[in-house]
Amino acid sequence: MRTIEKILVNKNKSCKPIWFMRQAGRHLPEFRKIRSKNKNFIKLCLNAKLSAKITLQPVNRYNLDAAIIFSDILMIPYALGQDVKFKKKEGPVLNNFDEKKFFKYKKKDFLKELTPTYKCINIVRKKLNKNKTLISFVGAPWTLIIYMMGLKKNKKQLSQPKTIQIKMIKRVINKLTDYICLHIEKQKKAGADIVQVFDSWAGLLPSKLLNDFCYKPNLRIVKFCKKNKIPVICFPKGIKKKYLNFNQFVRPNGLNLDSDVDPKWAKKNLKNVTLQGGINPLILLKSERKIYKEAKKYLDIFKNVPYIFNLGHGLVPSTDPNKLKKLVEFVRHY
Ligand code: 1CP
Repeated sequence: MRTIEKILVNKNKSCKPIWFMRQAGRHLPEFRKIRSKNKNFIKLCLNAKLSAKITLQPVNRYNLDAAIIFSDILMIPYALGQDVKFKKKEGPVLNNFDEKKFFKYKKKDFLKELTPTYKCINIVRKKLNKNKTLISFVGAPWTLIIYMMGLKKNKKQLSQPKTIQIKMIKRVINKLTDYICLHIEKQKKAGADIVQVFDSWAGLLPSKLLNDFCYKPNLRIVKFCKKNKIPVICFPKGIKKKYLNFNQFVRPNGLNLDSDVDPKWAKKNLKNVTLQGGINPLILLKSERKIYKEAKKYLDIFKNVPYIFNLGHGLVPSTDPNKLKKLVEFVRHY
């Protein structure tokens, strides 16, 4: 299989491929205009035509090498029958998790709910320039469970989870991984080129649970992807030096760095993988000189290894699109 970098790289260009997490939505005025007329976020994600339009907005504005489908990791809990609401200041709020209901849920009902996402991918694939990559994504089981079970409020409990709860979470992770793999397969069949797996809350796990709640489920997903020839980028955010263990155990095609990972350490220690990202998205709120300096640092370090230019987390809503455009030009001409 080609390395992720080769899939992403535009054949005529000698520079590193470039895209941004959370490039679709949030910071773009053209997105906000659509969003202001569509108050229900889930409904917007389920509007295939509008989601396709939003997906293409940043690619058109910045001439990026990849489009990431406009959707959300919480579309999986939604499609599994959980009530999901996006509240303005609180973020996502889900109703109480019902284990019985979860295990009784039918595959065909899950897929029916997500049909608009696959339709959206169909549309984008047709409109997207052939030499650009279409990225699909999923949340890793643990990160979905954080929302499904409302665990974020309860960080103390996380450091001392009870045995019963651990057993229950393991059961849920197993079943949830089946659904995640199914969603990956359907997105690929609809026209996605690669998949990114967001384990945004891996960093909340105490060391003794990393294996069962993060490495093992990510490995199952990566094995599934490899079997189905779907290139996969993992993002176990916040696990610090454990990135090394993660990479050796899970062996994904690509690995997104968060901003806490020292890029020099990453280059030296994370082998046989295409690295992606790392730059702190908050740097984009600073002066152009500081932005270029940071970009140069990453480009210099990863000059001779497969690397995809991206961030250590999603773009923040207050990012100035003009600065982002200049950064893209800087990378293109570096
Ligand atoms: O109010 C709004 O306009 C909605 C803001 C918004 C957007 C644009 C949310 C709410 N989700 C999204 C889209 C989204 N989410 C994408 C689209 C493509 C792109 O990247 O441009 C992607 C990939 C996601 C992934 C996602 N959603 C993650 C993983 C990445 C990360 O940021 O760590 C997570 C954790 C979510 C949950 C989520 N969705 C939205 C919010 C506010 C949150 C919660 C974040 C949190 O708990 O801190």
